[in-house]
Amino acid sequence: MPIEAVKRETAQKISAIVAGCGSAGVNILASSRSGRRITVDSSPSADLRLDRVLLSASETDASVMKRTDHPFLEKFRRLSEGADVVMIVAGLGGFAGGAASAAVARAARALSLPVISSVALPFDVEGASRRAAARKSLELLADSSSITVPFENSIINQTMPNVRMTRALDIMNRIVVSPLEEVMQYADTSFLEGIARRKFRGTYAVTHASGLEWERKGAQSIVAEFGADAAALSRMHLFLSMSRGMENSAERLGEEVAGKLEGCDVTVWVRDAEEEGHNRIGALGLR
Ligand SMILES: Nc1nc2c(ncn2[C@@H]2O[C@H](COP(=O)(O)OP(=O)(O)OP(=O)(O)O)[C@@H](O)[C@H]2O)c(=O)[nH]1
Ligand SMILES: [Mg+2]
Repeated sequence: MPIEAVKRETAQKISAIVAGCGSAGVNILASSRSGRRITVDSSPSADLRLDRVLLSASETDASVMKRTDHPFLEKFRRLSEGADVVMIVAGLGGFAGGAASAAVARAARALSLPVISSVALPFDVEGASRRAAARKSLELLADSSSITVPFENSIINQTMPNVRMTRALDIMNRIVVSPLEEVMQYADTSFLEGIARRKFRGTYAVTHASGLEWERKGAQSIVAEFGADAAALSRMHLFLSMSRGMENSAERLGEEVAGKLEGCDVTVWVRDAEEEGHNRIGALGLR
């Protein structure tokens, strides 16, 4: 299967508003360097305060919100003026993050803006009821999002068992915000046209490759990262930063990946690497 496209970085960047929802969302937002950032939480210092109006919005269908010109919609319309997309970060399982992310996603939908959500799910040790609450919030959020990328906080314990909690959360926060930053840094508005009115579940991975045939090694390692999910992917966006002057490499990488993922459209977004000889590949798989 041929690759869908190789797209070079252009000036037509996406204009995004990134909403950090709940305590974890506010923390995750702090590790983001791109986009127009707003906080949505119960704290008085939040840009959007979790109050009765926001709570009611979290329980109101986008179509009803639009039709009745819900007061939260009015607020959100002003905040999101000029944005092409609304991005949401949160840790699910608590109260604020679930309600705030649902309200923001529904308001964005009511304004016909695509939503990309990237969220953390509770550590195993937090218990079954918290994990069940997180699952419920995730389904609600995914119902109003064009792309939803869930991350298990527990992956940190599994991959780095000896790191302290605060450090683990810092690392997780960088990971959770990564797919959103990739889209903001690499993609143009054609990315958004491709996800409009869709509800994709996303998986994100990143790898580095260098040396001879790095394209083949990089493709192998990316596909391995997706494990059993790879077969179910319908789209793959690769965010490639590589040395200047290797024009054919992006195409080769895309073809290597496409060759391993039957029936999956592969798009490669390319930027020049800051470091010579250092090829970084971010991958957002959608199903
Ligand atoms: N990755 C990450 N996860 C966090 C962080 N803080 C909390 N969490 C996770 O997010 C879940 C929700 O926690 P909070 O964000 O504190 O809860 P909240 O949404 O503010 O809800 P309430 O404060 O209970 O109203 C927790 O169960 C943790 O698993 C953080 O800084 N980073
Ligand atoms: Mg909180």
